[in-house]
Amino acid sequence: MPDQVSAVPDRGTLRLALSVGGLVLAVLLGFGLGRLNSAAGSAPTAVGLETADHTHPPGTAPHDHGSVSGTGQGAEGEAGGLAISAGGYTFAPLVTGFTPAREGQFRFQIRDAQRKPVTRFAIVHDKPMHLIVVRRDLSGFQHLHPTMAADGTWSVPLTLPQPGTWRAYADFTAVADDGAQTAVTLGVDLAVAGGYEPRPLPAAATSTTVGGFNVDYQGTPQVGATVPLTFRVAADGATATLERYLGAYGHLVALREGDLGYLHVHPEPQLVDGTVRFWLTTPGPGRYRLYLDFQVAGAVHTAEFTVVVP
Ligand SMILES: [Cu+2]
Repeated sequence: MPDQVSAVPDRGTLRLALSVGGLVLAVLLGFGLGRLNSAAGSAPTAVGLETADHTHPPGTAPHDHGSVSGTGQGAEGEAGGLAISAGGYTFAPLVTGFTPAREGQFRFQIRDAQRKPVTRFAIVHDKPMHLIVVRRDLSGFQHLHPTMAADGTWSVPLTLPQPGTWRAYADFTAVADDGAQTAVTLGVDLAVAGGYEPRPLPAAATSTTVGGFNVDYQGTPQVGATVPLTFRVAADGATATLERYLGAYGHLVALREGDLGYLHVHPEPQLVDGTVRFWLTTPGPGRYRLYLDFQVAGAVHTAEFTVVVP
C-alpha cells in the first residue's frame, strides 16, 4: 500500500506545530487550510497532496471528487461524504422527513463557517451541485441536480420509494468571497417512516443489465491504489454509442458498504474504443457498490455493480 500519509506535508507540519505550542498550531493550521483551499482552485487537488505512487489518468487534470482537500477528512485515497460539516462548510437540510413513495421537495442550504448560506459554486461535471441519494442498504440510488434560489436555498423534487434511513450527499465546489474554492462532499441522513426491510447487497459481478443494455467493466480495484475501470455498454451484442452526460461519457459514483463512504472517481473525458474509463481510488478493503450513469439515445440509465476489495 502506498505510504500516502507520510507524503502529506501538512501532517508533518502539524506534528511539529503540536510540539511547539497551541498558538503556532493555530497559525499554521490557518495557513495550511488557506493554502490548500486556494490550491483547490483551477486544479481542485492540492498539489502538496500528490504522492509518487498516485497516478492520474492521462489527459485529465487531477481533481478531488468527493472530499475536502487536505483537511484529513476525505483526503485523496480516503472516503468523503461521512460528515455533515467539513472544510468550513455545513450541509443544512430544511427538511429531513419524507413519506414513502410520495413526491416531496428536498430543500437545503450549504452554509459557510459564519453560518451564511453559500451562493457561489463552481461548475464541476457540468453542474454546480450534484445530489446523490441512496438508502443505507445501498438500494434506491438517485443522482439529482437541484436548482438554487438567490438566497442559496437548493431544492429538488424527491421521491423516496421505501421506508428506511437514506443518505443524501451534496457534492460541490464552494467559492468563497475571496475566490478560494473548496471541493467537498457532505452527507446527511433522511428518514422515511415505516417498516424497514433491508435488502442484501447483490453478489459481486462485473456485468449487469439495465434498460435493455448489457454493461460490463474491466479492472480490479485495489486498496490504496488508483486503478482504471473500463466500462462497455452493449445492445444486441454491439457496443452502444455513448453520449456525453455531465461533461463526460458517463458518471461513476462508488459507495462503501457499512459507512456509505463516498469514493474518489476521476473520469476520462474521451471514449477509448467505445468504452468509458474511470480511475478509482479505494481507501480500504470491503464491499463497494458502483453506480454508472450513462446516456444512450438521449436517455440516462444507471448500471450498478457490487465489487469486493480484499
Ligand atoms: Cu451530478
